[in-house]
Amino acid sequence: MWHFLVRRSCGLLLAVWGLLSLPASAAPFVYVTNEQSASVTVIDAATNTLVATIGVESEPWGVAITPDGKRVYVTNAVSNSVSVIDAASNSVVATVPNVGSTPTGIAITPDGTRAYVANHAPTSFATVSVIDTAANSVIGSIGVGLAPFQLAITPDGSRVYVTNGQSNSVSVISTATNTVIATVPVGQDPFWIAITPDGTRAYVASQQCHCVTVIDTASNTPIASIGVGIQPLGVAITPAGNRAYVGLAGSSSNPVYVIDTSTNAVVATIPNSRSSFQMAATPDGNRVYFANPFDDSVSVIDTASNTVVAAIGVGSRPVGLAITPPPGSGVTTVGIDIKPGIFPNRINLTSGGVVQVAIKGSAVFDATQIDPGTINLAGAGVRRVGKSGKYSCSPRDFNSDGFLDLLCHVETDQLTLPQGDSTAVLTAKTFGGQSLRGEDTVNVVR
Ligand SMILES: [Ca+2]
Ligand SMILES: [Ca+2]
Repeated sequence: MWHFLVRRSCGLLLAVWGLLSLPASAAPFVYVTNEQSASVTVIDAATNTLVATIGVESEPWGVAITPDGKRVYVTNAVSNSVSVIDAASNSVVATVPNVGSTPTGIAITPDGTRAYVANHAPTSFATVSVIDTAANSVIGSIGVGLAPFQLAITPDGSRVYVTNGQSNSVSVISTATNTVIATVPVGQDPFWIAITPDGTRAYVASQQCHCVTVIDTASNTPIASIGVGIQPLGVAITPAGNRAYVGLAGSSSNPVYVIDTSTNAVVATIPNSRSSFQMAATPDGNRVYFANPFDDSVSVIDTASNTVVAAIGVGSRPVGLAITPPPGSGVTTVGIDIKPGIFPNRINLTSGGVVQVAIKGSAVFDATQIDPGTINLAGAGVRRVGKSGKYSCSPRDFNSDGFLDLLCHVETDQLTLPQGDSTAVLTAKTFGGQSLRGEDTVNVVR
């Protein structure tokens, strides 16, 4: 595993590094995979102190945290398994066996229901595995390019982007069908990848072209190649989306490159002696953390001054890291009623009409804050009416509980539902960006 990744020796500059104190912030936690010590180190980002070390299986690499911050998923590259850590107790609560061959990168969908895992085997068996996070079992496998390494999921949850280390490409998977819908050529030896918060761009660090390829996710084409230093590996994009941080593995001097995502120009280089594998930004965007496998530490960049302000000793060969999301950033479950007030919810897909759905307001949820343009019911959007294309939604307390509900019409012929009884899932966002999810049963006839 190690040999695939770092093809050049790294002249390691050892330095005595003081642990600087940082001002207290919103206390996110940083989860770091230690490849050689088969463990995960947990850092309190408010104090940059270690709060837990959790034993996992052999050669942990990738790490991803559910959007609600409750579970941490870790790939074990030699054990071919995924460990599931409970973030409240920092203990392993489940292990998913037989995930694939050499699982490395992992990403979790914004609704928290699926984890996608890149299996790095540099053979024709290279795949992406799909894990159902409720059952913690593998429910699918998708063939991609050679030596897939890391993946990133678009904020709307519709696409998974996977770097193929030995095919010099990125596969784009549709999460609706779990099939590859596009393959994008990128620089040689692509490793880490990050997607902007608005979902429009993917940044891919390619080790052997010493470049970062920028992909336009609407057209799935490369639109820029940004030259950086030797062997870029880690990439992090700030929560505001305005900066990409790119770290190097290659030599004793490993400046971190800061890219302005509006111009794709390098706007700063941060002096740094350590290698940087996976990188991640804190939810407030004030810090970027990166893993240094060659001296068993994690470094911290202050993004205001673009300087390395701390280094924290962790386990042996730290490679991956992830930071817990801000509290309340997970998907909010809402009540919905397809065919409001009627049951069962029989839908004739060939009717050519509309289906009404109510999203219920409550004491803690204001249904009038839902953005109608983001509503998706089993693949169908809200009908648009009139010259202005206004969304066919109106607030009304349909169930007379004292809270306004949002009643909308969706296009029946856009529904992707199987015949017979099933569950239809609705996703939406509020104008403030909060993700919503609700479901109701349906009986579909044709
Ligand atoms: Ca109903
Ligand atoms: Ca109501």
